[in-house]
Amino acid sequence: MSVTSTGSAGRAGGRIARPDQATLITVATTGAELAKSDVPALPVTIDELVTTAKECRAAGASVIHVHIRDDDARPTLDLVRLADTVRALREATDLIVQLSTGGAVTDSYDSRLAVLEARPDGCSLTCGTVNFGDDVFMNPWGFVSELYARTQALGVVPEFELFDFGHIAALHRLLSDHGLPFGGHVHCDLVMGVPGGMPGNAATLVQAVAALPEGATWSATGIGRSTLPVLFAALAAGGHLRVGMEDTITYARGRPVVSNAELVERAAAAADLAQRPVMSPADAREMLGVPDQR
Ligand code: KMH
Ligand code: ZN
Repeated sequence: MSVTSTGSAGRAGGRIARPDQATLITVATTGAELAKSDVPALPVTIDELVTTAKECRAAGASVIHVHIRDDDARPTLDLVRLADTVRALREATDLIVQLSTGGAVTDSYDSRLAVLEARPDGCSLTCGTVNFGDDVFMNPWGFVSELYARTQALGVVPEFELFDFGHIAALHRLLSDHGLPFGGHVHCDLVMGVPGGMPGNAATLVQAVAALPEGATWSATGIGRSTLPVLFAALAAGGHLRVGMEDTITYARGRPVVSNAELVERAAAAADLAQRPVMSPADAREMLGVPDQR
């Protein structure tokens, strides 16, 4: 099945994008794993998320991947706070707001399904279970297919999160069983270097990209030390980029990340060097099939 978008930016997609295609940068600002007490620069309040979002938009991001925290900075999927966050980010920026349906490894399936009720532009949708350090990030087939069907019913554009090769097989099954996502275009994110998932290196990235559905666009992120190898491999292979403090808190050896924006700035500079400057949110919406709900 071909999953090529009808949008002009999407036509430049495919497993290996044209080298002159612009680069979509997603910023994953917060995640669910790090403690604010350990990483004070982590944005956890709505105000901090809005400030970070504005800085990252100015630095070249077009999508924000969002996990929220409660008043004690602990991960939460509280629906009111999720909806407030979506609203605040939409008021402050034109970024595509993508809520995490992965949450924390401790979150229930029901609470993860309910995330869609906050009516974000998009959501992450992890296509299978993966060992996650000492934990297990659970995504059994029944949950994945129900979540996918709900994205279609509610008009939320999913980004398929692929932590391992089996997740790519599950993605093919999902498309074959349920058809195309809302928006009509398949966009994937290779999440590499998670302890328990596929390794974050160029050889693995090339193999994974070759296995994606025809016409899909893709970004990649490398966790921790794999951040830079994956970033450069993704640019070389014509992919898009995800960066952010969810995935790395070390900018260089011995030098902690001070803000999400500096990770976006570095990614944008690398994209410029690759002659693939950053994509605007408007062009990203066209490529991904995300309507503007602002
Ligand atoms: N926090 C991880 C267990 C996602 O956002 O969809 C899952 C995660 C993936 O971060
Ligand atoms: Zn996430």
